[in-house]
Order: sequence, then structure tokens, then C-alpha cells
Amino acid sequence: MADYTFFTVPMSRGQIARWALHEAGADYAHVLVEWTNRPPELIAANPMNKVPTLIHHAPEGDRVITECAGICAYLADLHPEAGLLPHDAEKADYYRWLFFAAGPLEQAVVSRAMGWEVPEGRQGMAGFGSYERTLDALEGWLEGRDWVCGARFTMADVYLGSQVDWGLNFGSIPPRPAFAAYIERIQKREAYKAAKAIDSALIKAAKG
Ligand SMILES: N[C@@H](CCC(=O)N[C@@H](CS)C(=O)NCC(=O)O)C(=O)O
Repeated sequence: MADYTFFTVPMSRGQIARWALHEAGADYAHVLVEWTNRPPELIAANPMNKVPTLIHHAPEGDRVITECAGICAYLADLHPEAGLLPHDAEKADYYRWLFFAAGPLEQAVVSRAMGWEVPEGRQGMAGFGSYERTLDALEGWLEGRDWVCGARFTMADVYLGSQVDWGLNFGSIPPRPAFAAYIERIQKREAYKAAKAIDSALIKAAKG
């Protein structure tokens, strides 16, 4: 049995977890899930009934990890040999932008895609403030940096990079030069290419 069972749908946030699995060099087996027919093992593991869901078959027993950012962080921790963890001096940037991507950025982009507007005068209550403020903050950070932590790629780039990659692809994030340059670097990662190739082939096969 593989070390990890990975429940996914090829055209979903599962792509983030697959890339993280490849970056970590993890031994995994995927279980492809249909939107309308979820296997009972997935429902038992994740009451949100969402993908990606990962079960780690640890020697002490199975552990369930969900939430793309959580999956990325867990895999970086469990596979230190892959070199995706931050050094001490990089930890503030690593945690800051990992959580920024999972909170404000995801909220800003999803709200925009759904057509939800923060009511006048209520930005202070919305964690992301506004779509523009969120993107301006991110752009300011990425300008003049190769990666979230500066010169070194870490697992924070898998999660943040996936959000930006997806946003540029679907038009929910504008192609500002700092975002486009970051994604150009992201797309050169061997693990990104390997994971993408698997999901792209699965999507193509499903279309017939
Ligand atoms: N917060 C979750 C979101 C996961 C999520 O929304 N997955 C979608 C696919 S992209 C899903 O499983 N949707 C099916 C449903 O909600 O029924 C994460 O970061 O992993």
C-alpha cells in the first residue's frame, strides 16, 4: 500500500495537493472521485465531503489531513528531506503568506468570482478588506522577489503559486507583471509539470 491515499477530482483544488505530493516526493495512490458519487471512505474521512482529502497511512495508524494549505504544510513537515520547509529566518514570510493565501486571497478571489461585493463601509470587518487591497499587498510582496521567502522555493510557493496560477488562468486575478513573472517561475518546477501532466491527461481522457 502507498503511504498516502489521495482523494481527488482532476479539475479541482486537488491539483494543488498533487503538486505538493510531487514536490515532497511522497509515495501516494490517487482515488478519483465523481462529484455525484463519493466513496464512503472519503465521506468517513472528511465530513465536508470535499477534495482534496489525504489519508496518511502512518506506522502508528491512519491520519486524515484536509485543506490544501494544511496538506501542503503537512507534507513539507513530513518530508524534510525535500527541502521545502523554511529556515528560521524565513519562517515569518512562510507562515504569513501561506495563511494569507488560504484566508484573504482565497476569500477575495472567490468573492469576486461569485459577484459578492463588500458593502460600503464594511471593509474593516472583511478579513481581506477588499479585492484591490489584497492584490496590491500580494503584488507588493512579489515585486523584486523570486519566491515567497526570497531566493529559496518553499512549500508556501506551492500553495500561493497555485492560487495565483489558477487565478491568472481563469481571469479571477489580473496578469500584473509581478504575478505573471512569478507564475513563469512556478511553471518551470519539475514537480509542477509532472503533477499537471497527470491531471491534464485525466481531464482529457474524461472528455473523450
Ligand atoms: N478549503 C478547501 C476547499 C476544498 C474545495 O472546495 N474543494 C472543492 C473542489 S475545488 C470540492 O470538493 N467541492 C465539492 C463540494 O463542495 O461538494 C481546501 O482548501 O482544500
